[in-house]
Amino acid sequence: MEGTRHKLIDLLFQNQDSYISGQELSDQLNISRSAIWKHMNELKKAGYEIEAVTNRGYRIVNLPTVLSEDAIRWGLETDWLGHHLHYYPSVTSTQNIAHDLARDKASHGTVVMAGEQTKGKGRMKRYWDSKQNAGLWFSTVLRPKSLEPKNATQITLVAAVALAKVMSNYSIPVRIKWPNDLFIGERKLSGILTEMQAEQDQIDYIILGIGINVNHDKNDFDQSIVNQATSLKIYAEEQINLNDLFKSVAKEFELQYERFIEQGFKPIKSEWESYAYKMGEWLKVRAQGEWNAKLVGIHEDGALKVIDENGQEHLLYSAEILW
Ligand code: BT5
Repeated sequence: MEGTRHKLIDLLFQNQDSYISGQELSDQLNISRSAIWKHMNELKKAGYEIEAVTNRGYRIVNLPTVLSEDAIRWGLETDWLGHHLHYYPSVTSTQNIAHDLARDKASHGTVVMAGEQTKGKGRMKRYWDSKQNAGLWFSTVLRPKSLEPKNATQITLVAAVALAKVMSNYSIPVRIKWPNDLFIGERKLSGILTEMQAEQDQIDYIILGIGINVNHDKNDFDQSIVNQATSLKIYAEEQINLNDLFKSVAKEFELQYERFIEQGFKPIKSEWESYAYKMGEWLKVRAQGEWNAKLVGIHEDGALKVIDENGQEHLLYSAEILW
């Protein structure tokens, strides 16, 4: 059933500029005309807008705005990312499921996506607010063969650059706050969580978790973060199609990831710096105590480069930027 539906969507997609007749669909899928008709009704219920014209056939006019496995597959322009995709309406955390799949040998690029997360995870056991159908909450299994475990945290910065580029294409002025946050102004739009499984000097897999607040209104956020979070809709004052946004993010991340694997961190570093939050400004950091620091860049290995009030340079590998 599911396989037939995927094939049907693929056929409609290949013929999106014309029409494909019921007879042709029936021949290609090896099912009856009435079965085609039933599938079409199911697609319409799932939010597809399908035009049916007598003597010409069927054509997809619009995709669903809510997430679904089919709607994500349709038109995904990646070579490997998301080709294995698991969508769940509600999960505890996509990270947990992705870890289970990775332990079970899931391939590089496998994506776990959720409509909502009931126990979304931030770093250091913090929580991630993941309201139903309001954002993109997904985790990707990565198996970078040539990357040393000590450089795995660079993947967070690669993902941040990819997200910043996608947002810029949507005319959203984002800044990256080291190491893993995307901000619009003083409010957090998106967070990235990178978890690694490694043995000695070999990475087994990385689970890259990305959360983006998309169609939230202000009141949709948990009280605890309502004054520090924002969404694309709050900024742009319009609803964004989650399926389309995922496809843009997937394509851009794949591109940046390939570049990183082929060319190393250097090209990512300068792009990251061009998006950096409060670059050249004094701010407070928490790294073995709290102190004032001026943000001057990131190091070749991804560490945050700051100078203290005595003019001395520090490389911070584990720190929080406060205000
Ligand atoms: C992060 O942690 O920013 C990483 C978030 C990663 C979420 C993705 S969603 C898919 C995958 N599955 C998961 O379970 N997680 C990943 P951190 O830097 O520790 O920030 C967490 C802090 O951000 C919290 O303590 C809150 O203050 C704030 N916060 C929580 N939810 C938020 C939201 N939706 N928008 C903005 N800020 C939020």
